[in-house]
Amino acid sequence: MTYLKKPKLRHPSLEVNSVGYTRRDYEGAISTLCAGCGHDSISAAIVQACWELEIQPHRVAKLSGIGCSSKTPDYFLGNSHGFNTVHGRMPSVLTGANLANRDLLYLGVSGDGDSASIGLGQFAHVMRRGVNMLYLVENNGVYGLTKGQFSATADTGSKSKKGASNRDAPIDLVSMALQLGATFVARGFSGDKRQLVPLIKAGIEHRGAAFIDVVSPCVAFNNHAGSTKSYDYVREHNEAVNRIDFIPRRREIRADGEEGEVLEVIQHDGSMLRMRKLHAVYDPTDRVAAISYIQQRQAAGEMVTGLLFVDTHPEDLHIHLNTVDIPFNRLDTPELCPGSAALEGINRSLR
Ligand SMILES: Cc1ncc(C[n+]2csc(CCOP(=O)(O)OP(=O)(O)O)c2C)c(N)n1
Ligand code: SF4
Ligand SMILES: [Mg+2]
Repeated sequence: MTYLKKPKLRHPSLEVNSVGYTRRDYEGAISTLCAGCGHDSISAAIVQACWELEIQPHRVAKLSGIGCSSKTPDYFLGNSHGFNTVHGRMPSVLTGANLANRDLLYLGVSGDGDSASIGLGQFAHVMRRGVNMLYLVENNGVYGLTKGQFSATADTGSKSKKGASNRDAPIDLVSMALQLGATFVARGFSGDKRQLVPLIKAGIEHRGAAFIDVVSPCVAFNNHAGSTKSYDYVREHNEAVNRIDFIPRRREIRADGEEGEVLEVIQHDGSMLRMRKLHAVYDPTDRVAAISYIQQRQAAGEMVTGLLFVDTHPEDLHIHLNTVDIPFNRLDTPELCPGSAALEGINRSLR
């Protein structure tokens, strides 16, 4: 992979957040993706969200698989922990890292090929286990890195750049994540940063399996007439169900805006999701209704974006497994290896 370091020069008047960092401190290496690739806009949204959340970069672990999308963690959060796994295997590596050190914020970045094709089994299990993470798929409907073959999210009948028509049924990762038990599910569009940044902020702060499918056009292989993941197509068929603001618990909570149009959802930790409802009937706390609404709009040829579902009292894998509060790297030898008498006690209890 080409690695171009960004020059460290910065303007002295750049705004600094409460932990002492400018937006530039959340950037990474210079992107080597095609000019106009949706994935670069998503990287910029992640930078903005982390700066606004005042996250210390060393508290983040970013993991990805293989693909243009999976290259992007190189282009943001250059001072965070990073791991590039084998194609489609990011979820199991992220699960292991999370179990070993629960104190980091886990950001899984993947592509539609990486998650819906080769990695579908891994995707399913990381969602149903409730791993505490933000899992973000940069969805362009093709394998961009290997020159534009259809991925498993390509719609039936959509056309490739060379004119071939896709005959297979698509996988909708949002519907799958909902069915599998993810406790935060959203869809965004790389071309709508105003919607995407608050979704990313809320997903990072969510304490459970948070999933965002971001439609991200591939300008090299999937941005032509006949593609259902192009900029033009998404702009014409996008139906936003809500606009959210995410207000962390540590901030003063102010309620403004027109009464009746803003839905406020308080989360378990006291943070607040303020949703400006664009669609009168949409309730993001009802999983079954969310699944049915997405299917209905899909049948009508619309792509629903926004916060589709949130469980305000999520449970994560650590709760399910009753793990210790302290990360493994801070446990010492007697705690990790309590000796043969303790082992004998455990064995006796299981007989
Ligand atoms: C085990 C394995 N099989 C196949 C490949 C070839 N390969 C590399 S990237 C890729 C698809 C990437 O598509 P996606 O995840 O959608 O990322 P994009 O490039 O579109 O962002 C494939 C099939 C590989 N690297 N490893
Ligand atoms: S090939 Fe497509 S996905 Fe890859 S960098 Fe270029 S535009 Fe982006
Ligand atoms: Mg792709």
